[in-house]
Amino acid sequence: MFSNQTICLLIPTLNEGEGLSKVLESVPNFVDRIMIVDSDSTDNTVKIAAKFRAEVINESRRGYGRALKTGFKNVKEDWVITLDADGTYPTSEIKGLLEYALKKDFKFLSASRMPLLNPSAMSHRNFLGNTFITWITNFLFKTKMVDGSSGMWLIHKSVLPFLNLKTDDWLLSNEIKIQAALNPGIGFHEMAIEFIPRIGETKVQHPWRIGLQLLFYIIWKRLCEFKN
Ligand SMILES: Nc1nc2c(ncn2[C@@H]2O[C@H](COP(=O)(O)OP(=O)(O)O)[C@@H](O)[C@H]2O)c(=O)[nH]1
Ligand SMILES: [Mg+2]
Repeated sequence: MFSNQTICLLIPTLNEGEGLSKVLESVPNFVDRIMIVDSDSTDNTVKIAAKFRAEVINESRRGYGRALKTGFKNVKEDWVITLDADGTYPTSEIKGLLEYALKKDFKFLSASRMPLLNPSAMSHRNFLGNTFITWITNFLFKTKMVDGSSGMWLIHKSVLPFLNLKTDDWLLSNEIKIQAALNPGIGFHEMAIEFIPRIGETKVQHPWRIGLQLLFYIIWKRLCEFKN
């Protein structure tokens, strides 16, 4: 409980035992519930979750976005906060995000990895790709995002039903921010956080293909909005 608000931490996992252990040992005490959505990990991810008494929901359908949407359906707390199981988004940032959202009465707050204080936390390729994708999002949607692809968000439960999320994979990270920004009842805000190097291997298999897919998705989404 934080300022009389209940908090759920939502973590999608796919063979992330090593990182998950580090993440779970650092979760602040005010977090009421830890929800892991796992896609049949074959390593010790589920065992690690049990060791830290985190709840595990199995989602056999693969996809980062699929896992998060399954998690969102199960949220009962006032706030849900997402992050990766790889240790890149420090749990010590949760308190600051909550304080900022409560003070400003924000319903959706995204943790921006930019400015990137630790350059070794992101490859040059990903840095350039993220910068370009954020720029094109801002250009097409007249938004002012600093990091269009961050995976750490703080969302008030009341807005979850209004986030009409269609994508099941990596695109969801960008889709959710665009939906929030375009919906005056939600709104999009950011706060800079520290971003640190990953523990274990990335689950992104074809980064160039995903980058292109993302680019076409953003243009397609803008065209759909135009038609409306
Ligand atoms: N449940 C589930 N989690 C996934 C899947 N793919 C990736 N993840 C998790 O989603 C988070 C983000 O993936 P990651 O490899 O860190 O992507 P990156 O941050 O873009 O490099 C990590 O915690 C992964 O374990 C999936 O198919 N199912
Ligand atoms: Mg990650």
